[in-house]
Amino acid sequence: MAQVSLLTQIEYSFPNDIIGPNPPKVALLCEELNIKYNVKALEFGEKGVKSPEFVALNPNGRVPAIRDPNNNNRIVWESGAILFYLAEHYDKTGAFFGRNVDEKTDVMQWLSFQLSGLGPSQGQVNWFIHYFENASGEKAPASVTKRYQDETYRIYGVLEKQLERQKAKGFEYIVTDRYTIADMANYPWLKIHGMKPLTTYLFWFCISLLLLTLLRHGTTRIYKLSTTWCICRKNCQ
Ligand SMILES: N[C@@H](CCC(=O)N[C@@H](CS)C(=O)NCC(=O)O)C(=O)O
Repeated sequence: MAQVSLLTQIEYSFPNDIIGPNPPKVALLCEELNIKYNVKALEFGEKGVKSPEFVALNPNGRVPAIRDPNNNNRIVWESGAILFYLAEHYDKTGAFFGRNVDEKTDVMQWLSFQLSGLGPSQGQVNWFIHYFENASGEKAPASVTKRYQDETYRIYGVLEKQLERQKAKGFEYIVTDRYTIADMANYPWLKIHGMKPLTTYLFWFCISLLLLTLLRHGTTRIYKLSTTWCICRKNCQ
């Protein structure tokens, strides 16, 4: 089977090995499904993700995107859609997405929760704390940053309660009785909480999810690999 290309960005390397949270979701699934893939790193900005060549593939000019040579070089973009696509095509057992419509719906709920809640909210904290001043020449109003921090903590709290309910049933991951694409979507965002800076200090079940996922073979492999996706911060601004 030919290798799937995972188009991702050149990321900045922080001292504690932080990489952008969206492309790794796809790599996590490829690892679990043993899909061979190669990583093509793109820069932020006009020379990379916003270049005409890339925007012709993904009109939103963001990563990840994939090219699948086993399906007429089909391009898929948006991490949620990519997880769906790969799981439907390459996971015949339904282990990672769901074995029936009800399981798939449960998984979609927690995947959508990340795509529409955790990601955008935590992403705004990141923007206001790390980039706003550079882009606009003034400090971000504290009330705006606080609004997104509070919302991100509220979202961590929702996840925490779900993990607690799961634990009571004897399960460790976010939904169903196993590791799914919902975990693969939420994990990379939780992993970089320290960059914002946010803390998961009061979210014990979230910390346990972080540790459990970190110990998976595929996770260790992709975050090791990520050093090859990481170029020094100054090169991508
Ligand atoms: N909703 C998108 C978000 C993708 C996204 O924001 N990716 C970031 C990297 S983690 C990006 O490409 N940023 C480049 C830019 O905003 O120009 C997804 O889940 O795939």
